[in-house]
Amino acid sequence: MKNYINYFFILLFLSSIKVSAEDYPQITNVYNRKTTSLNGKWKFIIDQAEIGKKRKFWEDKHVKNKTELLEYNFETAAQINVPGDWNSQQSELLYYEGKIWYQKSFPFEKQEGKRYFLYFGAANYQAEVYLNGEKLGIHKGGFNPFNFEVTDLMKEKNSLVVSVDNTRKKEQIPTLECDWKNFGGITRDVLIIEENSAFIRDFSVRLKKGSKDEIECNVWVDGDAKGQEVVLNIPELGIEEKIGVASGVGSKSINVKRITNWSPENPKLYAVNFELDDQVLKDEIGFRTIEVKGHDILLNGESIFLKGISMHEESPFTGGRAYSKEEACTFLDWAKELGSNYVRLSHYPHNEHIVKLADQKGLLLWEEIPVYWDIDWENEETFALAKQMLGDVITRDKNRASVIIWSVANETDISEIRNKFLKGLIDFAREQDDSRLISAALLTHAADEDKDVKVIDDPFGNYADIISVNQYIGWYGGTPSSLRKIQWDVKFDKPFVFSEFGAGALGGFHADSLTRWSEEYQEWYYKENIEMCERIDQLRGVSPWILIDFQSPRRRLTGYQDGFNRKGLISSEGKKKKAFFVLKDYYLKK
Ligand code: GCB
Repeated sequence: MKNYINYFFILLFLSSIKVSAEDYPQITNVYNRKTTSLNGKWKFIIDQAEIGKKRKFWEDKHVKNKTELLEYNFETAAQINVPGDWNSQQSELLYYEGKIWYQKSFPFEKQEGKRYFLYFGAANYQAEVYLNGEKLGIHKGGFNPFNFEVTDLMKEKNSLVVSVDNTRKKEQIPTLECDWKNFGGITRDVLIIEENSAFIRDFSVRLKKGSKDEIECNVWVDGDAKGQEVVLNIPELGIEEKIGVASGVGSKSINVKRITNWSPENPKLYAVNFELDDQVLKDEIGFRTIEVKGHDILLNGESIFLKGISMHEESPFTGGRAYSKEEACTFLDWAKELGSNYVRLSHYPHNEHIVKLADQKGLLLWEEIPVYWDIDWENEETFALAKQMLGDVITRDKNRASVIIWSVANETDISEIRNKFLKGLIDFAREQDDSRLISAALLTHAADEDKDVKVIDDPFGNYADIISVNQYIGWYGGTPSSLRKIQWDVKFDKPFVFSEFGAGALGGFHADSLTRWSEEYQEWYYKENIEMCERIDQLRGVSPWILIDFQSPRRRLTGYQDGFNRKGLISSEGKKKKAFFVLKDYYLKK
């Protein structure tokens, strides 16, 4: 009996772990839906003193007469752009970490019989959302979309109040320490989505695992869909199929005769339409297979070398978090100019524009969640959060042919509890999506008998599809010539990739190649790394660190770093450094 009682309390405890309050399941493909943008100028109040809760800022009150005391007023407050981090917009907020209250007034005309959802592309880190004085919910995690149904709350005149708090905490993901700037705020688009009472919330369309000619399709309908059917149309493939969705979910497998595979050389996308009543939900989807065999990564059955580059989501032009399609386009064009066929989106899910553009431009992607360095491995809530983040990005991007790898962590020290945590994430990722590869950026260690032999024996390798490691030989230890003696002892017969290597250089600083921070040192470092790469038979790809310099509060060397991690191949002013051309040359020949 005692055991049952314990079991009951454990269940009660687990069900009380709410990571995102009452938010509604993710509505996907938002940019192809009918939406109203709430982007633009919002009012804001800095709340370092945590007074907003006490004074109930969400009520957005106004004084009725001159005797009334009210110690806040959004009407007279300053304005800030949404989307956009707050640090790069206001000099007083350059290093601010804490809470800020946002407010937006907007008129709205509801249509009879329609449903409305409030959608946020992302807000870093914790957002508490109120519409017309009613709390919609709390969302944790800085890089994932979330949405709430607001059909019954919308009025002709609306006040939307959101508190956003980017205070770093041990149990969060990422945790207290990381090597990038903790930009706070509503960092991605805010939209109102309009839907019919029954609508397609989500769908997946892809080649069935292991098949070249069978398309597998799933569709999730919300609202009363009794007796209804969704029609799937892929005109170019002659597909018009009815899918029953009486229970809210429908699935179908469809055999196709001739399909042009998506690849970096030919990023072929097919128009895919779903119809339900009078609604048509459009997308453009590429079909390709991705698998591993021995040491090879096979794209559409052919071995491929990942000529990559890592990227943060930070703009050299605004000095802030990037969010727009234009910025995404610039970054990916730089990657293309470099000769890349692959980009590592590190260290968190980037905005949806970039993933869609990668589909169009023919760039393969690694997507990652910010399980970075020393996470609170023992904390069940932290694990639930990591799972939620992984689930959210898989849900958002599962129809993108460009995405080939889900990465569950970066540079995490081996321990039993960490292994269990990561294994849990891998199992979850495979359950959600069995069609892609799983990896994580791992650490290596020197062999006992010879420090020039680098061993990769992290037990994570047993479960991953690709063995990825970060290494900085010649930057954090020795000079680039030390790379000449290095040998790699990979204990797994799987494809091996360098998820990172890099060296710092201040753009425009020239000296001899032995001088740290010079473009010449970085250039030499790349040359030596490339030579080493060429000696590793098992190597199937690289994504050096990093495309563009980015801000990091850890980088304090005056005159060279000045708050930036300078390992970019492109400077914080957007200028290419010498090493850019070394890597480009390698990729051209590869
Ligand atoms: C790493 C991390 C990356 C850092 C980089 C560096 O291994 O994964 O986030 O920015 O090293 O520059 O030290």
